[in-house]
Amino acid sequence: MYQTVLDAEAGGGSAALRDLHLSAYRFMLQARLLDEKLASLYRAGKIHGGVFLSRGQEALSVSIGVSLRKTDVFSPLIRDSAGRLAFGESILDSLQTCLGSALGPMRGRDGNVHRGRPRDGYLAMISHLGAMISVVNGALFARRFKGITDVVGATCIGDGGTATGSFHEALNQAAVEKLPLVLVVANNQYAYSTPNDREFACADLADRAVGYGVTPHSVDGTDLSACLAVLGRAVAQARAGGGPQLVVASLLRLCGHGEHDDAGYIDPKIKNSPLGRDCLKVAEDILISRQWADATELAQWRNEAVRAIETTVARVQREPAPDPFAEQWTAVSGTDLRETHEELGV
Ligand SMILES: Cc1ncc(C[n+]2csc(CCOP(=O)(O)OP(=O)(O)O)c2C)c(N)n1
Ligand SMILES: [Mg+2]
Repeated sequence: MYQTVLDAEAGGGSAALRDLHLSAYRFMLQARLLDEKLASLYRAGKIHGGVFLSRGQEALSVSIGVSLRKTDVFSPLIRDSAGRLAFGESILDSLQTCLGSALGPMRGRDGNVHRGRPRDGYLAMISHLGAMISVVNGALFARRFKGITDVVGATCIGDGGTATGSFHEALNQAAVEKLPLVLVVANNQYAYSTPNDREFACADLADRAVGYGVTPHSVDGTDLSACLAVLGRAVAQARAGGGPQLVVASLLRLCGHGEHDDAGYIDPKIKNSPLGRDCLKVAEDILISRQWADATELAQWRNEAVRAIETTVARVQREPAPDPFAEQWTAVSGTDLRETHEELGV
């Protein structure tokens, strides 16, 4: 498969571009349906802790996942279900974590968004507010020290998260060290219920890139084609030695902060503006208008995804929960330092 729009254009023209869109769309669809299932399991009291959904952010998120190689580093945040699937996470991994199965990658001990497979460059989230940028920097340093240069590290941040000290320190470090970091800002207009105009006073978050000495990119986060193009370019530039890339996407979170929040504070004017478009619907319009798919195929893919999710939920619900008395409580599976370092790829 072509990894980026640039590869697709170079390698096979419109057929390759179509394949990239179709594969991205199907990950978006799976992510949306998985999110809907998680919301209903949460409302039925089957999931402990919070459930945080990605509705409205799938086009952006999937574009990160499909633009990366399996050997890259990816540290997704709470609204990256599409990017997780595109980077290679299975529906099984995600459901085992959310439903607390002892057989899952986190052994049923971690909340739904705190999941990953560090050995595969897929880092588990610590916090949504900038903590992961310096962790990705560290993973990139480790690879540099080992002489591995053909690698990119990508992570995400919300608009609110760009006001934290963690964001500043880590982006500055990445810039000074010219790390191949792609930092994606999902500006979904709100940090919980706080609107953009109470979060920052600059005209555009992409303007901040200049102050750090990193390359800015802006994109309409509701448009799959635009996201694939911009993310593909940012990843390619980071891989080619261009240093950190800051991608700022404009969109709207089409759900509450978590399933416990009805998002009643969102301004109806924004909902009715182009920012409030549903990226899944926009992607479907792109596929139909370019005659890359028809309504029958869209319905078939939806049915296939629903079946895969329902079958996996049924399987995971029969799996055991962890036994707190028998559980081995180390954070990663290795008990000695060498094994732990191997696990983290350092
Ligand atoms: C240090 C810290 N403070 C507060 C929180 C609670 N919290 C989690 S996400 C969030 C809002 C983040 O907003 P934004 O960065 O815009 O991301 P979005 O939720 O919109 O994706 C808050 C306040 C936290 N996780 N960590
Ligand atoms: Mg936000």
